[in-house]
Amino acid sequence: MYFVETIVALATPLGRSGIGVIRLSGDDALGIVRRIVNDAEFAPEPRNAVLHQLYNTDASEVIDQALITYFRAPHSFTGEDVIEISCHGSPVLLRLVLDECLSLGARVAEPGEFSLRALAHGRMDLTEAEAIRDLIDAQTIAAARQAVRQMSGEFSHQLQPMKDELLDVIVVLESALEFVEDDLPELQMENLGSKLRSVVDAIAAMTATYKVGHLVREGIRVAIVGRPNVGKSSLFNALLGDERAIVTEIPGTTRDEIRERFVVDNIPVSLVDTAGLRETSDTVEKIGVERARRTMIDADIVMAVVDVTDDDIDDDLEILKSIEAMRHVVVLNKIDKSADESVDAFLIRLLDNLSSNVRQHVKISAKSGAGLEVLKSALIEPFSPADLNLDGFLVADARHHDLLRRAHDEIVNSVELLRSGTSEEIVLVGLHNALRFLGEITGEITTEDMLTRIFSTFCIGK
Ligand SMILES: Nc1nc2c(ncn2[C@@H]2O[C@H](COP(=O)(O)OP(=O)(O)O)[C@@H](O)[C@H]2O)c(=O)[nH]1
Ligand SMILES: [Mg+2]
Repeated sequence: MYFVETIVALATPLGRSGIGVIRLSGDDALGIVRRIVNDAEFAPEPRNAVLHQLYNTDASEVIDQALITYFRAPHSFTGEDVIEISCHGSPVLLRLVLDECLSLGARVAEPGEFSLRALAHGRMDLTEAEAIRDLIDAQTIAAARQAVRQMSGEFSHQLQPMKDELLDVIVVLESALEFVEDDLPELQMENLGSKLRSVVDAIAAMTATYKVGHLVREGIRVAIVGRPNVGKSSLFNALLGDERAIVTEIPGTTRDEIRERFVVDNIPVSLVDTAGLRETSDTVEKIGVERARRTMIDADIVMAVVDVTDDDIDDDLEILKSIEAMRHVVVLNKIDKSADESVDAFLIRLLDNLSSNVRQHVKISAKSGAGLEVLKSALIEPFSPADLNLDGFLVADARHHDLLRRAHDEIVNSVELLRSGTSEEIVLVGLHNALRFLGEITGEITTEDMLTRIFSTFCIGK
């Protein structure tokens, strides 16, 4: 694959910093940089950083002194000529250098275009390219660790034996179709069946890691709801360990939603503080209440906060009834203000008025911090299986999961057809599909190497 255009992009975030890196990839990268350093003979040794002055367009002025690193094709990230210019991290300066690259013929890179070129030049497979994206997006160390494993090709390595097995079976069935007059012998059929079943098991085991993998990558969405003044914003702040939301004794203080992230046991949690749920004539608050209801529906789990020092529980009950069907935790707040017996009495009264669907509850004080650790565990508990193991390889991407699942279903179906004596032709359709799905995960084209494999088992002259 050949890309005509040379692309350029800022490789570091736009903002003031020690250095800012501009990256170019393509045939003209060196030519463009020669103009910028005002030296037509500039020939930096590949993979060695050299300090050089950068000039403005008409070379009348030095604009920066930068470290330039040249990666000659094909030994670069993209497989093309790549040059990285490490400038001083001034947004104004970086803009200037970027503009100069553009005026000298480079084009601004599309999102992910460097990786796309790397993929097209065979520098990495699709899962590895996706892993780079995941590593950059990782919200926790655990997620980063998983991405690094995938980046070094672990996914492809795990898939390869399954694909080989599958291909073996396909080869036998295809040959039977071509050459064997009668049906395959019973024993060979059984052998093929058991081979396929072992592939099914391996795919199923891999697919099963998605629950945890997805959790580690995406985290869970938690909404804090309740009537005004029960301490939702106080709880929000206490969980974050930061005075992020405004807390006052005035009901209706929180009107708009506030979202922040934190991490519990390596699982990212996206926490939303909402406006207190109540009937209101205030226009702004009304919108807030509407948003709160929507957020509640979208959440993976709802924290319904109640104030144990307030005996009027009618509104609480109404809210609790509305979340019965959702995954939830009832948070009994302000226990610092109440004797243990009164808290228990409050809880009994509350539960007496609710169906048995509302059970999970935690007693806390957003003020003193009591019970917060228990609450954190309760939040992630429904999502993380007892055998939460972050050490193994985890499937984290919905695309991968979907393709694995489809490959799995195709093979299961083929096994069934094989067993019932359906013709090879029909059995093969599903197996080819499965192989294609597995191949789609790594982005390779399977048909060609499949054909090579099949024909290599043919006799010479056939
Ligand atoms: N004693 C005590 N007061 C609390 C606690 N949590 C919140 N409050 C107080 O309750 C009032 C309402 O709190 P806020 O977090 O704004 O409630 P929200 O309307 O539900 O967001 C404030 O005066 C808080 O200081 C707690 O655990 N103990
Ligand atoms: Mg609030």
